[in-house]
Amino acid sequence: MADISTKRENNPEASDDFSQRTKKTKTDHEDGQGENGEESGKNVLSGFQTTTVLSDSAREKTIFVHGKLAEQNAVVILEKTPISEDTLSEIFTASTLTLDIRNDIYSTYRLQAPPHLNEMKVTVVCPATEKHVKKYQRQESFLVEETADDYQSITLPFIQKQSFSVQWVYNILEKKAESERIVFEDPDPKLGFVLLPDFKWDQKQLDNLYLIAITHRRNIKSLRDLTSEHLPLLQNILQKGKEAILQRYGLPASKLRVYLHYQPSYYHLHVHFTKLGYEAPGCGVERAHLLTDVIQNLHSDPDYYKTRTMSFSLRADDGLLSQFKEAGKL
Ligand code: M7G
Repeated sequence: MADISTKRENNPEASDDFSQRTKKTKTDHEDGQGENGEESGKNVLSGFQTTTVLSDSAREKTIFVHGKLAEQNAVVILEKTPISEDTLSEIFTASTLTLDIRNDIYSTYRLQAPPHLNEMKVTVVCPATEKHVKKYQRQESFLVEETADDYQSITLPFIQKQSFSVQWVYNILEKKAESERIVFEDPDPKLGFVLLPDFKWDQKQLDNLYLIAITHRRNIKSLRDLTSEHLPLLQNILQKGKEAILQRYGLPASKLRVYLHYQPSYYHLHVHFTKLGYEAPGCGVERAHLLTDVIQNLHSDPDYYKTRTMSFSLRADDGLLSQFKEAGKL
């Protein structure tokens, strides 16, 4: 499961590093103080009142719930976390096991693991906007083909009015949030970026490794804005991001999927680094653009992303889809 062996092969110190860091995260929370000084012992979700289940997945073991938290709209995401290899011996020795079925050579059990091995990852968005609620609602999707003109006349005006706030991004760049989670930073204002674990990764195992590189430059909204002028920035992110991940986690570039989303949810340029083989949400061909391909395309044509037609899928209730429909494009 957890690719600890790969880590060791490539960088013998990395696995120790990784477990040290995991331990550190634990101790940060063991003293009763959460990241924002909130007491981790206090259950801020005890007053949460469920309104609806937005979506759930038995396969991914997640549930997205909309409700109220202290009178405010909130979205809560519960996710059962992967089982990591280094907890196996404790799971086998310290759990209680109840037999369900035995038949010939087959048997199934219910296992109750010790509480610390039975955690769930919880993400809370509060106050959540209507757009957050929609983002997490299960929806039918439709493929849109956006020409360069469509981008100027439909998409750009829409994202200028309606996109998610990127305050959380500025908080990271200005070290007002998550500063202790930064894995690597190049502070150069033009070429620099901050690399840190994505919200989606609990950092307990490498199988679902997920980091994001956020550019210090603030005027690049998405892939659509990129031209050959940005090649040094993109190459810098690719090169230094790969090096930092090898150094910290022992994962070589050949084990990474490095890509941009189009459309992204947040219009401040960022690059996704995930472990190859991990089916991260949004890694499908209609949304993910490999950074190496982006670099090559810009080498071949400096205005590639300014001029080409881009395909992507939009959910049924996405306001942008309505705009494309109103313009007779669907
Ligand atoms: P995206 O391509 O704009 O959209 O990626 P997506 O969220 O639909 O994939 C933004 C990425 O930033 C996602 O992978 C999010 O999980 C991640 N992310 C979002 N927020 C609000 C935070 C945050 O506050 N901290 C961190 N570390 N990551 C975040």
